[in-house]
Amino acid sequence: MYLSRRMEEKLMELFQKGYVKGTVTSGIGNEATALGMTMPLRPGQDVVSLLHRDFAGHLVLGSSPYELFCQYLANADSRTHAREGNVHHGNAARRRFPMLSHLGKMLSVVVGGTWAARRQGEEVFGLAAIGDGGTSTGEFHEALNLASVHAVPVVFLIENNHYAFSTPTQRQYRCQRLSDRAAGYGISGRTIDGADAWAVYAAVCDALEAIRREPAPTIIECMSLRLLGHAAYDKGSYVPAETLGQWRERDPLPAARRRLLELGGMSDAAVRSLEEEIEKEIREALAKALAVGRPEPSEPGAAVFARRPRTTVKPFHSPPVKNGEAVGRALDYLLENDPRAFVAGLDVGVYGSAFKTCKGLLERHGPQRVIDMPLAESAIMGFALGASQLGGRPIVEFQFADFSTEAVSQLGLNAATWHFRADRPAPLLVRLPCGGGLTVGAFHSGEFEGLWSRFPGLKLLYPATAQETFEALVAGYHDPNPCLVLEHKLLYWSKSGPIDFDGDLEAVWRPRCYCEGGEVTVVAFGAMVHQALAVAARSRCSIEVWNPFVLQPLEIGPILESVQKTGRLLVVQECGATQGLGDRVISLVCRDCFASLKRPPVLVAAPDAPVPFAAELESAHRPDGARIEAAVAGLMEGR
Ligand SMILES: Cc1ncc(C[n+]2csc(CCOP(=O)(O)OP(=O)(O)O)c2C)c(N)n1
Ligand SMILES: [Mg+2]
Repeated sequence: MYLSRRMEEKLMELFQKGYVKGTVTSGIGNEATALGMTMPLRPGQDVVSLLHRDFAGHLVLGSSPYELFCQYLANADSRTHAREGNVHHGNAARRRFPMLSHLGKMLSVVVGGTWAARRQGEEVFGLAAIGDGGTSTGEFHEALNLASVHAVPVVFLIENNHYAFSTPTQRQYRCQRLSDRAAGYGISGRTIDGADAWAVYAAVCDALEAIRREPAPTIIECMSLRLLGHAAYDKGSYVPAETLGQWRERDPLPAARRRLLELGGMSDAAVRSLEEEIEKEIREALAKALAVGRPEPSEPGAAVFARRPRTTVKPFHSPPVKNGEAVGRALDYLLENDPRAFVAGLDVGVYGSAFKTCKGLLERHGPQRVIDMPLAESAIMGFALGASQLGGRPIVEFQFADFSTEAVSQLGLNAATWHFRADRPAPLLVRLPCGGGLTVGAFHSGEFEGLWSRFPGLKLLYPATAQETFEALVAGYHDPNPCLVLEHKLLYWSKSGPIDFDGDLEAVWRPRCYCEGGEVTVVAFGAMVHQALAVAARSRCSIEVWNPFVLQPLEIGPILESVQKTGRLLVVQECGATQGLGDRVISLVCRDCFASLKRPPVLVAAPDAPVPFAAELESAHRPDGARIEAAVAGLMEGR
């Protein structure tokens, strides 16, 4: 506690002197909670996520003072390679997951990690910390509910320090105690004194013992007060002086010192000598950290993705199947060939998923591997991320691509940046049944290729045929990064073809050309590939049709070569002009083969409007063969 307190005071000083950037959110006053909750855990075994006031917890769980100074100084020896700073650290390899700023998001990650480790037969527990403010997030509810439904033994430890930045708890919740919420999840919960390290330690030990006997999550709410402002820049003037005075008297550090003298049988001189030793340790660690050089700027983006090993897997061949059946074949193949694989999503089990793409999987692979989840897309994503860290290989289905917006932070920020921040791969496959043409309106017809290609760290594939669907799912699954596959719903049952997969994963990651032509290059996405192919088949001019297939990271090379040959580019996308990647393809073509262009490139897209419901409105909204033909004719005018 002394080490933590003195180091944080030092960090505050370093911030004021300009050595530490960002800010310092101090745990001064919170040390009893941070220590008490981490001391019962087994570092490297139990799955943990700490918060921005849990500096002491990092020390308990194995970070050295030198390591922590390097992290805050963001120097060349920082564990996050200085790509992240301040409180965004941990040791993912040792199951101490680094937090991201978005409060609440780490809770479900701990649930997934704990679940996956236990699935491997390890008797481990999770501990996920959250502040009083963080309990107001939707993710708090999603994660607790998910953990409860799946009986995952995680201690949800609420650090109730009476304020979230400047907002007092009466503006945060109206129940008497936050632990009262446990009843709503059918679990146990208690509120204790968070300024008493011994009380916190005992409560966590008791909780672990109880959930060892009967696996389930539990809530422990620890009451305390921040003794400083929210962060280095905040004086905390909104805290009434009287309240602050009362809690200052209960400052856990002098209280613990007194306790050592009274009960621990230590003399004042012995405690003082211990303190001097700690002071020396801090001085030495800081001097060593300050002597480390600044980080070398590396190639931009080099650390975004985990490197994909060149592997081949078992080949697969099938006579013609519908695209939707190709999904089922791929999932069955993955579950069959990799015991780590599991499928999770809404209604994927008994019902076989909304579009029946998971039909039969539950019967063949059992409920531990084909898992119906509560309606909580964000927590499902966090769960998958956590599981990916502890031997699980998640395959998540969003019922409709539209509902993936529920998980934007979890997937686009947490999972996507995981390798960059935590230096560990986050292999997870996400399936997005997408697209319009089914008369289901604006909330069930989206493609979201534009949205999901905008987050560094995600890969995005968009197949159009049965073969491509199989390949995308298998290659995306084996990639060590979060990989999303768009599956156009209209093609599920309207298109079919054989599957001939020779097991070469590397060969999958390339754009696809369906027919060669010398006059116009048509680049089409998803269902539009088939519209373009129909036009190419009946057109009098010579059209080459391409599907970029790998939308992120977009590999434009072969498409550029095609445009260099034809001199004309038409891009066809189902979504609105500003919502897709058509503009990106055109901009790259203009940049890299401007001189080859005989005509300005053309984009055929839907209007920038929500997908309308009625069939007449929707068919006028979606690009069709006639519009593609007209665009081709325009490109060929005055040739
Ligand atoms: C989702 C989200 N919204 C806003 C913020 C900005 N923010 C950082 S800390 C904080 C207060 C958090 O309060 P609490 O959860 O009680 O934790 P405490 O800082 O009091 O320990 C806020 C609003 C954030 N990190 N995450
Ligand atoms: Mg708080």
